[in-house]
Amino acid sequence: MKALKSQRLHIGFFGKTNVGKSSLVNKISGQDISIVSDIAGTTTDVVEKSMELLPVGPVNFLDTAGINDKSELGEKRAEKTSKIISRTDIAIIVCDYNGIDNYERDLIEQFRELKIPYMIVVNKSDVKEIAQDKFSELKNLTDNIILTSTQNDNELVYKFKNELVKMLPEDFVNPPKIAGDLVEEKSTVILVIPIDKEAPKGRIILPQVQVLRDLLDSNCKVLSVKESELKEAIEGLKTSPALVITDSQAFKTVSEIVPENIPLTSFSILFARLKGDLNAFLQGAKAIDTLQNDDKVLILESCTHHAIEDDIGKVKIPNLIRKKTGKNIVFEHYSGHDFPDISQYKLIVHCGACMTNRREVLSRILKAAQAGIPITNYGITISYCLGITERATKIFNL
Ligand SMILES: Nc1nc2c(ncn2[C@@H]2O[C@H](COP(=O)(O)OP(=O)(O)O)[C@@H](O)[C@H]2O)c(=O)[nH]1
Ligand SMILES: [Mg+2]
Repeated sequence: MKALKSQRLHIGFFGKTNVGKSSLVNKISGQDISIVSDIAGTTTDVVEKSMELLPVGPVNFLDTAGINDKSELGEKRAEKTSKIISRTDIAIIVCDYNGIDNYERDLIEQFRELKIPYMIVVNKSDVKEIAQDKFSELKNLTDNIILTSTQNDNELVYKFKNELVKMLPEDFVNPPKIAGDLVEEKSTVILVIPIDKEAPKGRIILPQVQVLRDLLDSNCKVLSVKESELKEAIEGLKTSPALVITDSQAFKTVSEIVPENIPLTSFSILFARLKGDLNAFLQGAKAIDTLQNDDKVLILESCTHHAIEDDIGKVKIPNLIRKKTGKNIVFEHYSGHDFPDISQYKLIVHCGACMTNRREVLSRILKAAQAGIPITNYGITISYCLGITERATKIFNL
């Protein structure tokens, strides 16, 4: 789904002229190819770049000019800066080995007042390391510091994203919508909930309840059916449903009943988006097709004790992958919040992350990307092995 500008995370780059702000922005945006636009600001004070920053999502970089025009009145300059600050969700203060002075201290004061999270990037480490006392001052201000050089630090983009993930605002990390943003208000959505022997006794499972609530919040009309009543339900509606959401287990049956022109997805794909990065997980799932005999796959879970997830990770996912590939693959499991050594694996399959937050999953996606190891999750693996991802992700306009 193409993000509106207002939904983009605005990342402002501040600091004196010549410290390397523009070089930093170029380095970060150059890494990911999908730069949407390169718009010069209405004044020369700011250059904007919109892009999809993986795995963070849609961002808008605001590259400020800093102080260079000595003739410009201080007050006017401050006014311009504060205009940019008011659009900033996350601030990046760039300095070099000279550290900071009152100019940056004043900026930081403003960020603090406005509760804007900020990171300090100490650039040009190839020329000179920052002195210990100057570094201590920065350390006292924030833990979000990176020492780098836009000229020779190969880890620069990774370091930047890694800090960025830690600082993401809560509503950006945890998007408020599960499905309600995919359809118009007041539209009709059908939920297909199989009542088989795996269904819990006397209730429906939490993800289904959450989707129902989310759609009600968007003023949708929600119709819940088993597969057996689906055809009748669709035919009984005056207008086609805007979306059908099914349990992945029933996807095949459901996809044969639902006409091609009606969007269809699964609960687990909605949650893969909510608790991770759909694009990264879809890319990662493609690695399933390249697995060979004796390759190792890591099943990575966030929590140590959860009976249902246990069953999915230990039995269901390995079986699906073995069946899809026809290969003898070695599955290893890791549970916990720290990140294990992943170098020996050909693929990581992350759990549904129901007990953890998106921030942790994003940080793991980033670490996997840095190590060059594909990562996907339970929901996407299920849909991929069942051969349904293409149809089931159309609604997201990826
Ligand atoms: N040696 C060195 N030069 C750098 C580094 N980053 C930027 N520069 C140079 O510093 C100058 C100013 O960089 P620029 O990105 O335009 O700074 P800005 O004014 O803060 O946007 C340019 O000549 C860059 O090539 C760095 O890490 N090391
Ligand atoms: Mg610049």
